[in-house]
Amino acid sequence: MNSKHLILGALLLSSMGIKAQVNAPAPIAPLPEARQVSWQKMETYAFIHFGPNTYGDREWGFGDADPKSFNPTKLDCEQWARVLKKGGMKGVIITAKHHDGFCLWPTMYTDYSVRNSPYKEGKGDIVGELAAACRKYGLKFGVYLSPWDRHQGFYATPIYREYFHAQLHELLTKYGELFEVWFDGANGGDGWYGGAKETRKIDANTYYDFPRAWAAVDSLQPNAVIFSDDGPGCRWVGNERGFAMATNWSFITPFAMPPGAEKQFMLQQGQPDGTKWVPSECDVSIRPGWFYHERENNKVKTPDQLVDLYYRNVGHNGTFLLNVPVDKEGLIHPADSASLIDFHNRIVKEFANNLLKGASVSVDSERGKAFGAKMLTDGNYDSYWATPDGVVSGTMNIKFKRTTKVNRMMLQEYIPLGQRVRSFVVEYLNGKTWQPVKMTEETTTIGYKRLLRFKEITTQRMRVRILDARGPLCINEIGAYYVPGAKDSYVDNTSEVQSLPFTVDKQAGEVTLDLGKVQPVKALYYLPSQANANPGLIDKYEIYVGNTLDNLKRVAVGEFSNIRNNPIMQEVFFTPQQARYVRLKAVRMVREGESIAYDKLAVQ
Ligand code: FUL
Repeated sequence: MNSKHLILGALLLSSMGIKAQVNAPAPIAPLPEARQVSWQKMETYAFIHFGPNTYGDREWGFGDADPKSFNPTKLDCEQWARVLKKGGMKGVIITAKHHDGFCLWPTMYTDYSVRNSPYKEGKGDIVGELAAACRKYGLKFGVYLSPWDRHQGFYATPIYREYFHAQLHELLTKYGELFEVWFDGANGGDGWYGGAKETRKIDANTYYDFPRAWAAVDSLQPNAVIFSDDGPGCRWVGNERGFAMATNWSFITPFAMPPGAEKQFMLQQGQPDGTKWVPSECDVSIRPGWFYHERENNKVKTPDQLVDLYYRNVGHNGTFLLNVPVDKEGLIHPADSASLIDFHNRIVKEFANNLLKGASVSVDSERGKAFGAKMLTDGNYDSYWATPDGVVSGTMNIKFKRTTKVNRMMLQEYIPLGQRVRSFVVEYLNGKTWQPVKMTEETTTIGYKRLLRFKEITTQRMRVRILDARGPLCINEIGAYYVPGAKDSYVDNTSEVQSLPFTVDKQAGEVTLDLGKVQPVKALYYLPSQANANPGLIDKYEIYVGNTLDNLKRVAVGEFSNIRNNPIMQEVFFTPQQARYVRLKAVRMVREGESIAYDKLAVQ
């Protein structure tokens, strides 16, 4: 039957007074491309940060590390793949080149690579070895290529632009199919730059010629989604803590947001009137830093924390990009693998038993049989419940066979036709009255997936009322679950540091700690203000210590790498000293003109 017949049939039925509406609802823009839908369905995938920083105990290498320092002795990409697979990861993205410019593959375009490292006597290709391990273990593979390069002397000239595109071409053509290509937005300025050791500023919007890079990805890797702060394939979620807001639209208007904190806030929730489909990817490290640091072995996020994040990233219409760094030996550390695998087993368990199997689910209006209530629990993503044209609200009624305990729900929209739902409520029958289920967060958008946690209710009947949407409803799946003894609170254990007692004298550009008496000191800790937009961030610092205020000696100087995006506890260790005073001086603030702010300082 062709569409002409369908229309004739519908006309015939309507002339007989019978309403037939068998067509799918019209899509509502912005719409995802097929590759974005496949990517979103992956839900959880891993990041691997590995390179000279792993050996130099840094987060942002300056670009001057000796390639000889990169010396993994037990490196085994298959171990990484096995651990990640067991941890429920569907793919992995590797830092082929981080800001320090060192390449984990033997690129033709620089000798600053594995080719000049002791690894396999210069014969190794970590990008290639991981790509092969991924194929073997059924993981998808992606690459991170830092546009900013602190090593190359020609960085910030037109030559570097060609270098960047040539390297991208290598990565797009040598390693099989890629599911994602990651362009980091960080462009800090300072670097080694072939020995010049200076600050170089470029206009990140024009310098790299990103449209050319996107065109290369589109033609050479048509299934790959492109990450950058603004997309085009997926967007940064505006924080490096791994969560999206409860209200989260998969649209933004790229490159049109006001910069800074306002942009970061918008990225966390999308723009309801955005013009392009650019869903959020929630990146976070399983440890405080992105690279492996031995001192963080006891700061690996717990399974509880990872489960909590999962509810706030996958469950908030995002994807979960979880970084699991590789250690100095070249392996995923047992503390990380234990936590990751435990997390995955917990998630599998929490969603193993959909209480709606065997329950009755009915709806108040449907578009025809093919779009009926049955589609809500058939486990098929491509079938969905839809309301007739013009109907932008609707109710899903659930009747369990017997009184049932529930404390989790899952809702999914059929995103190939657009993201629609603006608000909904979940209610349950308590005795004879319908009551709202008390949620800890707003029940607004759904998108690809919305997970809800609430205090357990015991009931035989529940309902989800969709109150408003951008068009007819297209809900493809609904689930209800019970997790016994569920813990819902998130405890951030990464900023717990025991300090010597002190009093503080705070000026705009420096803080001085008085320990009351001379005693041994060896480290200063600084937790930036966690208030909205993180005011008062220090970029470059100096640390002074001494017995009297007029005779302080400089014991450390450096930068708080990546503090703007990841304002976690910063730790500076220096040669142990006898001192009464410790001074943290801001040589440069992240935002010029601000004075230092912090939530915690500690001395050891
Ligand atoms: C940031 C970088 O500066 C960090 O080092 C890390 O790679 C993170 C994923 O992105 O922008």
